[in-house]
Amino acid sequence: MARMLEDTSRTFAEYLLIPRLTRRDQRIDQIDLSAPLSRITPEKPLGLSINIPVVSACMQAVSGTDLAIALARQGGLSMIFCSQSIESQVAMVQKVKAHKAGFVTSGANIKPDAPLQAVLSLMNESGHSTIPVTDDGTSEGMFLGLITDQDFWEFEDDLTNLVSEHMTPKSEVIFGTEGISLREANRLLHKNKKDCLPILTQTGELAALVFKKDYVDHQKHPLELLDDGKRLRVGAAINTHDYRERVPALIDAGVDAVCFDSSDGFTEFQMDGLVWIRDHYGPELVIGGGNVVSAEGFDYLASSGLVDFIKVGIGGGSICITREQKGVGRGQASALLEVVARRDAYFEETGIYIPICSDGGLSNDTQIVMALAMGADFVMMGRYFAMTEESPTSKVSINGQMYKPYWGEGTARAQNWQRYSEGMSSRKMVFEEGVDAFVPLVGSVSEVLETTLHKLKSTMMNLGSDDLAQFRDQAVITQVSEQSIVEAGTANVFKFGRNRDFDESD
Ligand code: MZP
Repeated sequence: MARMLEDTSRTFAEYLLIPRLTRRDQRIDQIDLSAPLSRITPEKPLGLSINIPVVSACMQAVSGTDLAIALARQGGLSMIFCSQSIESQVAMVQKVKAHKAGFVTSGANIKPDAPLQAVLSLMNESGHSTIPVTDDGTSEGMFLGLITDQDFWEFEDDLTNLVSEHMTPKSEVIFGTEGISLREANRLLHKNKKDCLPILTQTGELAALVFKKDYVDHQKHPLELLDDGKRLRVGAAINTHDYRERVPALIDAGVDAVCFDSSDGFTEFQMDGLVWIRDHYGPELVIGGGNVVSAEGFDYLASSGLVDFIKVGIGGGSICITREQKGVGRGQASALLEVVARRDAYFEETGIYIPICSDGGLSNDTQIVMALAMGADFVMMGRYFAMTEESPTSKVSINGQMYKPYWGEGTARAQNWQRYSEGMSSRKMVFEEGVDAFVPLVGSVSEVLETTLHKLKSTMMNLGSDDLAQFRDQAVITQVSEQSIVEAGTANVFKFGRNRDFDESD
């Protein structure tokens, strides 16, 4: 006979936090929101961590290049979706990695014998106003000078004139030589009141550019998630079908972490993938596993000793109909509480701490806070990011309001059969597990995160917590009655307009 769990399957909305002592010395701007991504062992206490506890979902409508850049600048990480060819996923990872804060490979260059018209076209295409002039027009050619939009007037000068007649020649350009530190390069820009500093090799070829605007930008984003080479960090999703080809290509592209994108990670297929990747790439690569919703699922992945973090959640995603279609899944709060309890016991037994990611179904800021209080180290979100300017879809106006398309990986549109068809012989989706929808456009990644993280820190103050580990340890949680949920809203007052939140149901 089937085994019945005693617990009811519960969601985040059914719980509240009880305040603890807020200390006089606490400061909201000193709260640490960093979270580990790699498992922590006595031998390796420091691994990869993120500066805010937020990653974006492995989804076509969510984690593209612009979103990955915007989120890494805020301190989080994107998982570039794998429901695309290996080549295009690799190109996306490369683009994020090329967005190097500091030394940038010049993306638009020109030859001295090109006409001004060509410079103009290049400026329009690339959006750059400073173009290096090299002997062969490449980013590695012999450096001859710079041409900027101040060096000629589009409607006054003859656009058939040559670049060489208008450019600032090398003899008059302030430049640095390869090996110079970023600090020294910024000092040169500052001292000489310049916006752009070319960096040349010892033999005079163009090596990189350093921009004043990047320095300013970096000061504005102190939590930026950077690798040792000062490049933005980015993650990528993988599946259990083509990891033998996909993982090597992603590693070559410089990916910082990979994670299995699977609706159910409690499978021998995922274990085979973990074994193969570890055998070939050793313990350093950060690998996420999942998704699971039980202690049993956690144990299966954790006890292999191969996985870094584990994602929790089946059927809770805003676009997900898995529970309706297959009767599989679990309320996200119940799933998380059981897995976290097992993770903590596993830590007691082995000294190995495995970070947990709560994936999907977070429909407002309160639920993000609750997931972290219940023991998730970080959260993965789709809808939240699909609603931002930087998500990879185009905005559409419907009845005067701006929306963005948002569809699940289990839709016919996404055709992500690899996520759902473990062990199936057919390479197609037989039925859908997701829906194709629209979500309101709410603003930029930085704007929405600013509010969310401020609310999170504010709750952490209520609990007297200085960091997320303390927050988990100090959280006292109560389950609420239906009447308490009603009481939590406004009572007996008329509301005109709506609260600014990303939750439409508020
Ligand atoms: P949400 O943040 O939009 O609520 O949920 C995003 C999560 O839903 C993803 O990270 C993934 O785990 C899951 N997902 C993605 N596609 C589907 C689907 O089509 C899905 N069913 O459930």
